[in-house]
Amino acid sequence: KMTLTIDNLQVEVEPGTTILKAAQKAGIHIPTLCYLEGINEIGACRVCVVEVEGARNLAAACVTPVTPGMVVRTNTPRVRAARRLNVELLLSNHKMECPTCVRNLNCELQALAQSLGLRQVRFNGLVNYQAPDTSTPALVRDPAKCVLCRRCVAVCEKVQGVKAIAPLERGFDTIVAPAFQDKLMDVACVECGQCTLVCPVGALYERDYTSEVWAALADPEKFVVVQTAPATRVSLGQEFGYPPGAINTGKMVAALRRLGFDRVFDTNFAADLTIMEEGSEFIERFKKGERLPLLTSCSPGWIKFVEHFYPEFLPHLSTCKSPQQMFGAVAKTYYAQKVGIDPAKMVVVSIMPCTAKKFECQRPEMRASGYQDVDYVLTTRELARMIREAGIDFESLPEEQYDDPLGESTGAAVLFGATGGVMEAALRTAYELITGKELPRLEFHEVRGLKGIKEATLEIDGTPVRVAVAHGLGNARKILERVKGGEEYHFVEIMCCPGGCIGGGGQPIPTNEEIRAQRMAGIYTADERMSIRKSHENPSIQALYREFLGHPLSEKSHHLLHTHYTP
Ligand code: HC1
Repeated sequence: KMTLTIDNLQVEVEPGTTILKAAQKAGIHIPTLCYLEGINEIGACRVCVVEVEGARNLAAACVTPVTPGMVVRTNTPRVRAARRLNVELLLSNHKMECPTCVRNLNCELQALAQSLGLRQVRFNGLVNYQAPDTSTPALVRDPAKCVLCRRCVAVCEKVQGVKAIAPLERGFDTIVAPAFQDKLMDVACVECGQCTLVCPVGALYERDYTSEVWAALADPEKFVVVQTAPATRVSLGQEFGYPPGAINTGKMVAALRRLGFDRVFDTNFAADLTIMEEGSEFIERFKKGERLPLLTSCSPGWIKFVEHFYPEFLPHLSTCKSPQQMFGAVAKTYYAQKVGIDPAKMVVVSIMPCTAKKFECQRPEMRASGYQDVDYVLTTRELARMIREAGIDFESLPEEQYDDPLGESTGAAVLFGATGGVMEAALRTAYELITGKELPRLEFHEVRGLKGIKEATLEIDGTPVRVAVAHGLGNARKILERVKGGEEYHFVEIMCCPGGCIGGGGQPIPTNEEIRAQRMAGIYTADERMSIRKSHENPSIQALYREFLGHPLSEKSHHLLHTHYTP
């Protein structure tokens, strides 16, 4: 331990601690911009500068380690002037269109300028007016708003192991972009949108489809149905002042009805359906010892990752489409027939915590109904924008129920929203299908929680089943390398984003480790509150098989609900 003084307070910390951390420990706030704990600690923006007694230059608190007896001042005229100047310079070449920017009122640069008391920008720097990159269906990159903090670069490389973007050029010409300034569409970007969560400004954001959805809602010829992903119910409330993890399912349903959707359905219904298909696929492959480990296939950023980086594992992916896509295929066939609606007039909209789902729904594999199965994907953030635009007071909404039958779901389905959830849901069903016995306990704690990689061996009917769960593509890479090195697993769940969908790239900002944990707790509570908690016990799923599909892995199921990804 060592002692230093910050703003006349004695602080005791471990050697190696940065000034920023020491100040945080003492309850002293030092503003930051480029800093992202544990991921981007590079001292680039110099917003966190402080005065260290005896030193000639100001020090960046986020990268300067403390020394014994150090005397630090965080709030002197010199410090405040330097911070103001640094932010003023950032603003001088920033495309300032705050009132119309997607991040208005949720922008770290804007908040900094306010908290530092900036009232003018004296300099008129050159703005990089290169047109935004809108090449992908999921993401937009606008260099004119980039502050070169490199947080996106760090998350893409260190958390996701993808490295789609990097700082290019030097000095004033520096730009964050794919190599050779290619378009995002032309590089190995998986469209996960983790960059949009860490971007402090409006330089990276989701491609917005709200106007297309407004148009569909206003068209009397269209029958517009909506599905809501498992993780959205524990995150949407954050946009309206609820604590992260608050369960707002009923209010979300009510809001969607008021927006004008003809039917409000649940992706969770399709998650139960996925378990029926994927559970059966697992049992079949496990018995035959074929293409093991079975890798889950519901996370589209993960699928794209396998396609780009590990094509040799494509045969291991479950042939099941994701719940989002199963839902679209079932809505435009089974449901359309059941209620006598022309599927050509049906528009399927998804509310997803994910940006990669925007890409997934446009894949050529996803047209089994004879139409594009899912027409538009909106992130949780876009839904919040629509609710605000419509003038709906979210807080005063009543709790409403989903429509039948594609709105009925189980506790197993909601688990999909958190890392380990697909595995737990699948095990609940696989166990009972294999043994014919009731599960002694419903919760599989071994696959819960935010640890990057979780492994367990479970006994099913005396046979050991070795499973693994990873979230974040950096961890996915580690698992695949373990498999290549000879590690034997039977069933592996991978979710692209840290925490699973609760930490998806389309979720409310901020999304951080603490918030992911709160949303995860919300998911487990939502499971506990359901009266039915195993997918195979969902009566509407049973009816779907009885009336339409026949049985899991039937020919019809294969046609509508399964696919193959080829390199
Ligand atoms: Fe997900 Fe899924 S859980 S992928 O994380 O399998 O996005 O929430 O909707 O499709 O069900 C996302 C969430 C979501 C699918 C399901």
